Amino acid sequence: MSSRTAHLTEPSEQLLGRLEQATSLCVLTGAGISVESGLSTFRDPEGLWEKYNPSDLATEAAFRRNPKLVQGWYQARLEQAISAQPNAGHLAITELDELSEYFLLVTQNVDTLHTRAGTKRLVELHGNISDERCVDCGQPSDRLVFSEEGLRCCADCNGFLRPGVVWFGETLPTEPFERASEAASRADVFLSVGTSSIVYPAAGLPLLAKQNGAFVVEINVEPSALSHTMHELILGPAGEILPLLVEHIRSLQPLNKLEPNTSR
Ligand code: BV8
Ligand code: ZN
Repeated sequence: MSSRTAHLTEPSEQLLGRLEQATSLCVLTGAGISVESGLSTFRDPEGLWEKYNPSDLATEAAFRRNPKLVQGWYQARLEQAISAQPNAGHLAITELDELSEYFLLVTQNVDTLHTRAGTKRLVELHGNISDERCVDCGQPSDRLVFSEEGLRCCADCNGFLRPGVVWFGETLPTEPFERASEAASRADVFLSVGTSSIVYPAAGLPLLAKQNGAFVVEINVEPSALSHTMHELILGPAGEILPLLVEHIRSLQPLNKLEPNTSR
């Protein structure tokens, strides 16, 4: 199969042709799309996990074992996410959303940058870091109280607050994953952008799309665990490659579609 995966540095004529014909587009993103916004990924040398072992942070057991470490890590990531800005890759996906008849962005990211970039049709498979809820009674936090050790606690039952993300070993929210699976199954073109394709069941979506006839393309700065299953791997930063796709689709817009210039 790997011999059939074309390794390219820019979108192929075949992909551009498929995009011209496509009525249904599904995009999967991972931490890589937020790198150009200054956020670190999970597995790159300076990645989020490098300082810690994932099981020490992103599981409920780890949280119960060391709530101060896990709460502090998420607070640090939330501050980074809030001070980051959506980049050209996020904004290009918003344009693909506006230009497509059927579209769904499926993100694994919890940094809320896609929402802030204005993408409307999206699902956050792994939740988002700005939501917080009580680990004991499940209430979202509307009023913050702190324990003596400075831990963020639930005002109702004094339980510790956890981030509204999906941890390893936790099941994904049903509705977002159902929407993601449906969009992948009906996609004419499926783009997998900035993900190492290691974490399931999200990593199963490109294969589901391919099995249902989609043209599947990976955009990454290096091959991922699933590059060999893709029709094409475009090696390059998402913030450079995605705008090329938008530019091509926009060049096809019938001129009479352009808004009459009323300023003259
Ligand atoms: C579950 C939120 C039922 C928290 C995250 C088979 C089926 C189902 C489950 C499993 C299975 N096999 C194993 C499992 C268990 C587990 C799993 O997949 N483990 C892995 C490690 C093998 N899955 C689960 O536990 C899931 N739960 O399925 O429930 C169940 C329950 C128990 C047992 C079985 C089943 C829940 C998974 C969700 C975990 N939560 N995040 C948080 O953020 O803190 S995962 C986290 O890592 C991300 O959300 C993301 O999903 C994942 C992978 O990270 P990436 O986004 O890909 O980032 P990474 O750094 O790895 O890669 C970045 C890429 O970007 C690189 O390729 C790099 O080259 C590229 N890049 C860099 N710069 C750029 C770029 N690309 C483009 N442009 C650039 N500029
Ligand atoms: Zn509570």
